[in-house]
Amino acid sequence: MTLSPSAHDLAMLTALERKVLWLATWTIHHANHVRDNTDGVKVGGHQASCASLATIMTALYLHTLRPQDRVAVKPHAAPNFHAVQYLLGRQSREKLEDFRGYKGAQSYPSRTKDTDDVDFSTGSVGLGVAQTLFSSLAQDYVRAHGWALDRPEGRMIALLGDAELDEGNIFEAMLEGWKQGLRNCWWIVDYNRQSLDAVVREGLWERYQNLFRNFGWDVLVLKYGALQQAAFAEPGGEVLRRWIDSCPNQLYSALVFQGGAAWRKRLNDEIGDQGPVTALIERRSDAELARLMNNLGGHDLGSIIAAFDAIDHDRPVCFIAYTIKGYGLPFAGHKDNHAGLMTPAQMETFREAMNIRPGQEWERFEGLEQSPGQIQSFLDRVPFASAGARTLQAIRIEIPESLSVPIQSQMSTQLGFGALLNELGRETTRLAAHIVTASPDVTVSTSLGPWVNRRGLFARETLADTFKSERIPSAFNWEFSPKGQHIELGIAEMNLFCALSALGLSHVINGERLLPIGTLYDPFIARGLDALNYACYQDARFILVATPSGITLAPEGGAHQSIAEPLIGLAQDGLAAFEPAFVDELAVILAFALDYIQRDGGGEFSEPDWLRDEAGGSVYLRLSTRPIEQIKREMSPALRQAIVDGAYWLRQPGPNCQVVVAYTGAVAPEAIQAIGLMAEDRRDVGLLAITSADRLNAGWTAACRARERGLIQARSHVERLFAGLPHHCGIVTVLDGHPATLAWLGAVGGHRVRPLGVEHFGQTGSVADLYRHYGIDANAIIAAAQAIAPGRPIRYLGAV
Ligand SMILES: Cc1ncc(C[n+]2csc(CCOP(=O)(O)OP(=O)(O)O)c2C)c(N)n1
Ligand SMILES: [Mg+2]
Repeated sequence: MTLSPSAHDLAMLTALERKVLWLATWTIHHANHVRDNTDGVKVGGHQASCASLATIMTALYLHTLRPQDRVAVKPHAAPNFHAVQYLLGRQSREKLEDFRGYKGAQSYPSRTKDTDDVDFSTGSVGLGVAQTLFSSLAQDYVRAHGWALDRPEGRMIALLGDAELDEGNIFEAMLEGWKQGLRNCWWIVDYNRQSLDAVVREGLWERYQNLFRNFGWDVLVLKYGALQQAAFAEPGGEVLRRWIDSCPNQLYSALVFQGGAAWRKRLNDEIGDQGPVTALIERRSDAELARLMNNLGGHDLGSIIAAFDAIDHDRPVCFIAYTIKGYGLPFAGHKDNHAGLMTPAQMETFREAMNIRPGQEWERFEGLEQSPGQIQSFLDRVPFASAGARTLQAIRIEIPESLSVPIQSQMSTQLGFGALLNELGRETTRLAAHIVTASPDVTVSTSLGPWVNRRGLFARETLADTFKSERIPSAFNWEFSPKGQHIELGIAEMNLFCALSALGLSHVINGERLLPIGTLYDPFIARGLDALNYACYQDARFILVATPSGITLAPEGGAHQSIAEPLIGLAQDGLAAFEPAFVDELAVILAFALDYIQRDGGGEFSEPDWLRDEAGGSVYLRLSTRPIEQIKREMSPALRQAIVDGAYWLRQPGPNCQVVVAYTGAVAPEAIQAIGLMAEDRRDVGLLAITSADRLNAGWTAACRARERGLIQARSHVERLFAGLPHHCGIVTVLDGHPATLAWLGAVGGHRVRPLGVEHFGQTGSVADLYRHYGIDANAIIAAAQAIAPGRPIRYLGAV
């Protein structure tokens, strides 16, 4: 519960609300009409969306928010956000003038690219909304573990559009939030009844209201402003209210656009003969009537502030704020106004109405009645801006160079992952304490069971495992407590990525670092792909363990077999992808990953392998359920480094090498077997173990660019590996995934390549059946080698 503003402060806020709208619309106008360096590329308007949210954002940022609160601002209200920060002295004029320009203020709020303290990036609608929910859960997790208790709890707030609620991920998140006992989360719906293309369906607010209430949220509908409420109290006011309530969205929008005379005609036609309401209408001029009809709850600063101030609990709250898209602008209410821009002439009229002198458009206090001193002293008191930098920092958690794991002679990487976490789970180290795992209902089937048995499941309230108390034998201990370290999620993969995004920003949001590890089946990355991309875009840090993967999941069939995911690993920015074959490689990679996700060097990169490793990022491990024979070997520092850099020679090629087999992941036995079988007929052959196609590729392209810039010494890891290969050498690449993942290897040194992999949907069968069918078995490798490295026939071709 917050103290209501004094009359003086309310007058100041009212003035600043106009100022926010002016600055936001002017910023957009400037980018389009003044700076106009768009090269004819259509630039978004969004003046209408900014107008829709200006009042709410003014109330929030300049009155309600506290420094610990975190907000996801809907993408097209970015100019409002930048304007508020500009008024608070936290955004530069240069950045505003460069809005949508190179290195200027971003079109949509960006945590990493904007410099004015964006809490959560937005852009893909729906994701910022879910982010706030999971950030609230992350905050609860951190505090339940005894961390960050010296700081006040923050509210996680989303400003969202009504059409944004069409995104299903919002409802997936809501369901999860209900299960997890969500608190401290506000969603403020800009209910302007318009989307990008059109006017939304009637009565949506009622559906939302019921839905939110069913999931335990408080719902506050801010429908009428103070003017309307006063009018309803006049004789005949009830009739007007009933008319407003039954007016279709399309008609209301059209009348808003048309203005006072149209309102009068329509009202008189429909309710004009109903006694006192006629007098109510006639008492008002056209302008007054338009003001009255536009006075919806979301544009009434006093009502909004009162509604925010009245919240005195930590339950989640949904505010449905009735607004007008384009409020106060010439295209208010018009269904085509989404990208609408005021014309220069309209902007002139608007400037005059705002009392802004030509040439003074950027002046912070221009056009306001209050003196600059008064305004500044008010801004200096704004609680949100009272505590300096809001981005927090957390200290690094030391990661040992190697992680111990018992390696059996036959083992899959998935089992190895389970064993590694089991070992970590036994320790009472800081590292183990800061790991948090999450899985969308595939905890056990992704090998997290032993870890969960040791560390327990997280819930704010303790919940016993009934099977255990009933003494029914089970391999798994499913007890929930505030100290638990595994977050059990429902199946929705979107939620896993949103959760990882929130947990993975804990160091900057809560000042306490978490080491999040999420597991899921590899093909279902695609289900949450946009949320994964979003998490990476805002630089959240986590480890994603995707298993099982590929057609190696043989009898399970095509619906569960992933094909394209290695390409996602290659292409997704902010995500270093690995696909190890052996468990000792995985141990090296996991140790690296736990460190890598904590790095944030930024700036210029200067390392020898061109991988920008100082900057860090998130990590994706593609693992398999196929048990394969493990190599008994000592892990030397050089091998460790090569595994992290992406590849090493399992069999070193000689100076006359005819063919190299380069494999990644679960097909290692086939590659090894093929090399053995062809050795008699192709004497000089190499076997390249690729642990990360992604990092090999990234290093290569970065080194190329560096050389083109004049750094002629730049060499990437893969270039050094291939340095001794003669020109005539062919390369056969093979993986259980799309062949394009490794096909680029030939371009590194100008070698011919035959890329093997899986291009078509999988099916049921044995591993041998499927490897043969899709052409990634030893025989296919040998056939490819023969085709690409001519010589005498390889005699074992067809023998396996
Ligand atoms: C996932 C995704 N799909 C489509 C878009 C393009 N888009 C941007 S805003 C918008 C409509 C938004 O309507 P609403 O949320 O009601 O906000 P308003 O336009 O009323 O401000 C659409 C479809 C997007 N940004 N993200
Ligand atoms: Mg809308």
